[in-house]
Amino acid sequence: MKFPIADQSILVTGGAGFVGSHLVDALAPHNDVRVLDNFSSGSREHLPAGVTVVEGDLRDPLAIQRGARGVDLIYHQGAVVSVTESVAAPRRTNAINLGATLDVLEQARIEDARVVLASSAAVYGDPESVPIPESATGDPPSPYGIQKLTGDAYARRYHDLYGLDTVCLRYFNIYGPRQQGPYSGVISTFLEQARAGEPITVEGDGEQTRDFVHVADVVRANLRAGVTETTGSAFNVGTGRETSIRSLAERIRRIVGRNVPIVHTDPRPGDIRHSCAETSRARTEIGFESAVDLERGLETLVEPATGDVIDAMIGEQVVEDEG
Ligand code: UD2
Repeated sequence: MKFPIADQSILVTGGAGFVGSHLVDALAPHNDVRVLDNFSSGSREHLPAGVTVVEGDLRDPLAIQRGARGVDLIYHQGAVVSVTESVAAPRRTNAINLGATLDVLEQARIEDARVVLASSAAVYGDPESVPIPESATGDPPSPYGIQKLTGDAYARRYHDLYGLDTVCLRYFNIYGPRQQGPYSGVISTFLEQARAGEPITVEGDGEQTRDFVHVADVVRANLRAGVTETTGSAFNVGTGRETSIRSLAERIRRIVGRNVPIVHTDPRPGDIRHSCAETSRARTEIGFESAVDLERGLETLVEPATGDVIDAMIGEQVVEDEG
């Protein structure tokens, strides 16, 4: 099998975090990989041997400079992912989520490196309709959404203004092994509750929907973005399928096999009602299509998957992508 990205020098910011560390696992056997992380939420245990670690804060341009020196490709994954935290601390999160993105883009100009940016469905705000095409314009209700939207726009403009190879990947609701911590997403919260024999807490009526995409698919989207000739654009990374939060709760209860109650609490203030990706642009322009359905994806969490299982899931698909 020929791996799509080989013999490159690559920086992954946030490389010890949830998505970043799975990406590093995939890239490291074939490339010279450097990780810039301050380990505030990421973990050293997730990093494979042979990876160079640059410990530093994204708000420090010198750390970015050190990390990016001589690289061909930058995967900019580092961010504060909590919407709530961005509401509590707009300036601090802006410095991390937007300021650092600009610094990464500037450094990439110096190095003439490609930048693949972790953007977000948050750029669409509360969409008028689903599925959401990349052309939809949003008015994000949170600082987090504004930060991601602006970083996404900068990355596309750096392509047009300075000829930099940039690709924005707008992640929908990602789940998978290693998603942990206080802001870890509804799937890991429900799993923890069910496993502990506690009630599953559905916020609101549970009829709100999300597009859940497995981290193995997100890694594959990043591999495509690392090599595509279609730069200067943004692509949705989702499955195109909507799941209601109530049905998710029921499914998780069934899979875990514990008859815990499902309780409804107050809806989350400012919650988005429906979110689902229109996936055709990613399919036709960068050849990315999700391959892990929710049933199989949840199995990787219930039967705690080893890194090898995730590698295999990515590997199988890489072979198929290559045709
Ligand atoms: C996701 C991203 C966020 C941002 C946002 C953009 C995650 C973890 N977060 O936020 O970073 O990109 O999309 O729109 O992917 N819920 C419950 N019970 C719980 C926890 C959550 O019912 O115990 C509901 C919650 O009210 C919401 C849904 O589950 O309707 C998803 O919540 P989430 O925090 O997993 O993700 P979301 O979509 O708010």
